[in-house]
Amino acid sequence: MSIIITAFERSPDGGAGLARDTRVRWALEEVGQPYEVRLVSFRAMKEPAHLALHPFGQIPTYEEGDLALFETGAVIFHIAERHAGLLPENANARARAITWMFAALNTVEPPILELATARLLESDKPWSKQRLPLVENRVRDRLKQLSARLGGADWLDGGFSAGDLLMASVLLRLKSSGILDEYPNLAAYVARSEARPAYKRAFAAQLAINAGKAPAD
Ligand code: GTB
Repeated sequence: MSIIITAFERSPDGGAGLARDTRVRWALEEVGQPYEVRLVSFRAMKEPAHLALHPFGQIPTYEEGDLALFETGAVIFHIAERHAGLLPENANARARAITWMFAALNTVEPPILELATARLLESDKPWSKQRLPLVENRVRDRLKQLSARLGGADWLDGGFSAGDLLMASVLLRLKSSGILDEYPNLAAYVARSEARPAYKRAFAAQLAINAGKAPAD
């Protein structure tokens, strides 16, 4: 059954790999599943054909036969459930890996998204200078806790899992901010993730689409 995902026709990040299709590409590369990509414009994302796949008019979506999914967490869970390589066999270890998937999306990503919003969309507001350090410190609070838990381990709980895939994807968004470098074990964790051949293939595939295109408005 062929797999089709959607991605930005022109990613606003110009190919930095930060849009969420990279996570799905990475998961598919980790489990060795080929996939096709349908590129969508910002306008097309809000039209009925795409809204039928994604009620919020976003990318990525995932189609496999008569199954259509949205939300990267759900998509990656689906991929990990059906193919070996992203979740451990042992039931308790599997439950813990799934816990890390939720932790990445529900606990670590929200303050990081808040920081991106503060930096990108609020910098012209008169209160921005006062608010930004507060938002940065909320990110630091989470990173400090995550760093303490990771310690000197390579991955969050034993071998690499979908939990690490999502956590590293979330942390990648901080790379350009300098904040990640305040936590050397987390910076090394992200570098270790980026060094995985599956990540490199996923990154290269999205770059091939976006390289040379002017970033979307
Ligand atoms: N919770 C959903 C999921 O996990 O799938 C969130 C999906 C989402 O935010 N999609 C974004 C989107 O379609 C693209 S990834 N936005 C268009 C819209 O809402 O109209 C978010 C993203 C966008 C751009 C950058 N960037 O330029 O750096 C990074 C991340």
